[in-house]
Parts: sequence; C-alpha cells; structure tokens
Amino acid sequence: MGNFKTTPVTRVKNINKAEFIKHYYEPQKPVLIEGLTKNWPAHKKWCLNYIQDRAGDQIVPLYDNKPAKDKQSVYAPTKEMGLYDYIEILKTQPTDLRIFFYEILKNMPELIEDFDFPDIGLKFFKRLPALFFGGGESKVFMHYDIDLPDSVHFHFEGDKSVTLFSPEQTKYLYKVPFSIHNIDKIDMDDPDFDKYPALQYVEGIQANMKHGDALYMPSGYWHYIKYLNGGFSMTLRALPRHPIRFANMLYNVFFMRHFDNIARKFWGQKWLDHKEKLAIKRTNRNLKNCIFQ
Ligand SMILES: O=C(O)CCC(=O)C(=O)O
Repeated sequence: MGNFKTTPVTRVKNINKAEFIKHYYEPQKPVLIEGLTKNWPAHKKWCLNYIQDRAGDQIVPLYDNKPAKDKQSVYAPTKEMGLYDYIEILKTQPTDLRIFFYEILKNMPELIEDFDFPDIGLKFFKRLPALFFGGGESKVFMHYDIDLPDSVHFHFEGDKSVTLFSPEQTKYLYKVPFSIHNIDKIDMDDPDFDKYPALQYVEGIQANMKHGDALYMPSGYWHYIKYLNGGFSMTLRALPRHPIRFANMLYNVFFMRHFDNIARKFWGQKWLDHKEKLAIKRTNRNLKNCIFQ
C-alpha cells in the first residue's frame, strides 16, 4: 500500500487569453485559476440553497461509489430522487450519492444568466454546460472524458479534491480496454503497489478546490475526484482541436462505447473479468519495457 507521487497544480489569480494559450492550452498543462468567476453573478449566488429553490419537482438520477457489475451499464444510476430532497441530504449529512452530468440547458436553463463562457482561447461547446453534485463521501471513479474535451471545471460551495494524471501516464494506470477508466478495484486513496506495481511510477497533479475556483483540464487528462463536503461544480467543455484527438473522440463516442455495451450485454461479468486481465497484462508489460530500456 502507498501513496501516489503528486505535485500541486499551478495556481494563478487571474489570466488573460494570450497567457492562457501560451502557458497552458498549447503545452496542454493544467492550471487552477482563482479569479475567473469573480465577476459572474454565480460567484455570489450559487450555493446549494439557490439550486434547491429552483428544483421544483424535478426527479434526478443518482450514482454512488460502487462500480458497475456484470451486465449493468456504467451509466446506470443507483436510484432516483427529487432534486429538492437530494440537496437536503447534501446540506445535512455525509453521503456518497452524486449527480453526474446534469444538463443545465435541459433542466434549469435560467442558470445560464449567471455565468459566461470565459474568453481564454477555448472554443466552448455552448450547448453542453453541465453540473455535478456530490456529498462528503462521494468519490468520482478515475476516468477521462469520453469526448476528450479541453474542459474547465468550476466549483461552488464546499471543497473538493481533484487528482489529475496526464495522458502520457496512461501506460501505468491499468486502463481497462474499451473504456475510459482504470481497474475499479484499485483504491486510488491507498494504491496497492504490490498488486499493481506500475502505479509506483505514476505522478499526479493535485488540485484542492474551493468556491469559485476554475480548473483547466486539458484533453485526455485523467481525473479522480473526491467531494470533501456537500457541493457542486460546473464543467464547460471545448471539443479537441488536434486531428488525432478529434479522431479518437469520434472512435470513443461512435464505436467504442457501443461495442463495450453490446459485449457487456452478451458476456456480462465474463467480459469485465477478461478486460481486467488484459489491463493487468498490458500494464505490467509496459512496466517491463520501461525498466529494461
Ligand atoms: O465532479 C464531478 O462530480 C465529476 C466531474 C467530471 O468528471 C468532469 O467534469 O469531467
């Protein structure tokens, strides 16, 4: 058992477009920007009460920390609940229940009055601003986004911990084939280096986020997220511009995801076990190659 090596994310108080492009977007380097939301109405208004007041009788799908098993899709929620009642839980007790990808335009379009798409050189996909909610025990499984966006993740109310890993480190992360996550048995808080030796070579970037912080996550970056108390975040995404990343995005969205779903339906747990074995075999082979180079 052990800990990942991590370095703290670069933090800046404010940044203009030219600086962002030169120092972060072009080299694809994460950065936490503290002042990006300070002039948004959301900076003053967004808190759990504000969202709860607008929840009405909406019913939302909820996820917990348990990984999907057998024929269950990774996108299948654990349960459904009224948004008002869910936020009441977030406010009053620790919970691992999360909302993943609550589409603002579909569900609470009035919120778009409260924020801007920042002018920092990213071509944001304006139709898909999304919120994420979690409680003090929520952990978002380690993954990268299927559409490989350059994204900016904004946090509101409470605190959260985000650990990022660059795409170059994928070879040591026990990535599961035909997926965007690593082996779900790995405890990202206390990784077992005897069982998963390649993890010793991984280096993360640690970002501790509080109200109003904005984290730039370059395309393909892995993220492992823990909510330290009840809060919520918004992600704005920009489609990848590099042609290879764009092609990978099309492959992920239009082929890989569907292929994996079909295989899961046919073979259930057998398919998951097979992929896990492959992940271990491939990663340990990468490790050997690296050691003997
Ligand atoms: O913070 C969360 O709950 C998940 C966020 C996430 O995975 C993302 O923005 O890609």
